[in-house]
Amino acid sequence: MTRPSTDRKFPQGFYWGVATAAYQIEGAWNEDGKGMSIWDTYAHTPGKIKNGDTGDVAVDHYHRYKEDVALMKDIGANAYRFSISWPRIFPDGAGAPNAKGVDFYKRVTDELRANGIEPFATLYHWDLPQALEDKYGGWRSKDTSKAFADYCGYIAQQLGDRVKHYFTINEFSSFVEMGYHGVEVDLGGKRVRMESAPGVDVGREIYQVRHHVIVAHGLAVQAIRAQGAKETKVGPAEVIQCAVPMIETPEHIKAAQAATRELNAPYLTVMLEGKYTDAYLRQAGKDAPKVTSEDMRAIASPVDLVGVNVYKAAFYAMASDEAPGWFQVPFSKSHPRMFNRWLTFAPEAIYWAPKFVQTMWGAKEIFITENGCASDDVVAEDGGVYDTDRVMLMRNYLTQLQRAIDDAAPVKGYFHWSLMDNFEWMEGYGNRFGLVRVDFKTLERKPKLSAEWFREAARKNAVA
Ligand code: GBH
Repeated sequence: MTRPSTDRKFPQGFYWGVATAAYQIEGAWNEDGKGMSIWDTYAHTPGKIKNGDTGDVAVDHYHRYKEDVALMKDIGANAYRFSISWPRIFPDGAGAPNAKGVDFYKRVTDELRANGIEPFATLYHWDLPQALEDKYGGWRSKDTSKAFADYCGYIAQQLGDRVKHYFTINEFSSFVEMGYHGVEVDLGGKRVRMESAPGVDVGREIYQVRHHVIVAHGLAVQAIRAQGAKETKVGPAEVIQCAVPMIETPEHIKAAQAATRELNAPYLTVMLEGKYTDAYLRQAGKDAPKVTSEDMRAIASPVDLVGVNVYKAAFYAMASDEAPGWFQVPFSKSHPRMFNRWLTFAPEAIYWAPKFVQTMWGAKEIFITENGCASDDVVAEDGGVYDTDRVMLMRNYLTQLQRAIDDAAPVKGYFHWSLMDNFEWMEGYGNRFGLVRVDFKTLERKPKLSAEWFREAARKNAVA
């Protein structure tokens, strides 16, 4: 059988987007009434970030947003996923809003619309108001979840005429596990401990912290529905832990799907099923989260869309006769990894992630909210940045994504992480993820080869 077309087309109206996050790009950390966030505090703490870097200036997007919107347009994006800084809107986390903060996002979204770029707002990309960390112990308290919902409702009301798509929280698992526990990461040959703001270890209380964050998501969905415009769409944006079937037979696929369901038990699975899995509760034992029926109702709030960040496979899976029913295939030592060593190259993950989200949870609209990689991004003698590795990654992942869409997965858009090089959390300015290079001294922006590739794919609405 030959395919009807060799043109690997995306559906009409597909969103070709780029993504960023407030703390990583904005800078202006203490301007126009913004409050402190836990990331301001953390980055200002000696020894926490590589080279002592901070997001004080970042790439100065706060003052250069017009230039950045022009860049998006130039590289052919028709959608932009950005995050709103909670402490810009509520400097104390709650209470009186800061009009100048809201104004900034009104200006950004006006500029986007004027250039034909659809804004997608993430309400939390890790920059918790420091005031809530001080007052409640941050996500250790459900009071933070309630404050989050109030802030989200306020945003939906203020930006309702401009923003139709919201993601509540970015990568639940990343900031909870790294911020409140610390995680061991395999960098291919060496294992390192990764920690992030606020940098505390709550031990077994982690089950309760995770719970507060998904309650926050649920309360936010309710608040946005109550206060946003009628056509507003909302959902989570999680870095899905996807087990990829090593061999595509029904039994291995089934095993990989079951593994994916358990891997995401604390976040996506409970949000989309409205119930913790039995295995998860067993594992938690006496530390299982204290849950009210009201919590559960909030967590299970129906969502309009599901955002998944897909960088890598959690692991390759095969069916097994032994419990839990799947075998975790170890990555070979020579398995290719990108410049950011945690990224094991696995383009099939972006095929299976949306497939599983659709088949397990019946999602009607799925977005790839992040995908990308770091590259050494050396500037060549002629001034160009020839990031062939990033082009290779995009080409392969997008080919697999197109395959998922051909197989009827309802994927509506793809956001490349990231529009431009920026503050890469604990790595400081060391890892560059942009389609656009930023000279961190002069803050000058210049599209890389990958930007050219992206532009062409977006123009043709197709890969290959
Ligand atoms: C995303 O996190 C973030 O949303 C974004 O802000 C960031 O700049 C970007 O990606 C690039 O890093 O499971 O072995 O990988 C990336 C996903 C998840 C990567 C946690 C590091 C550590 C453990 N992160 N992961 S591992």
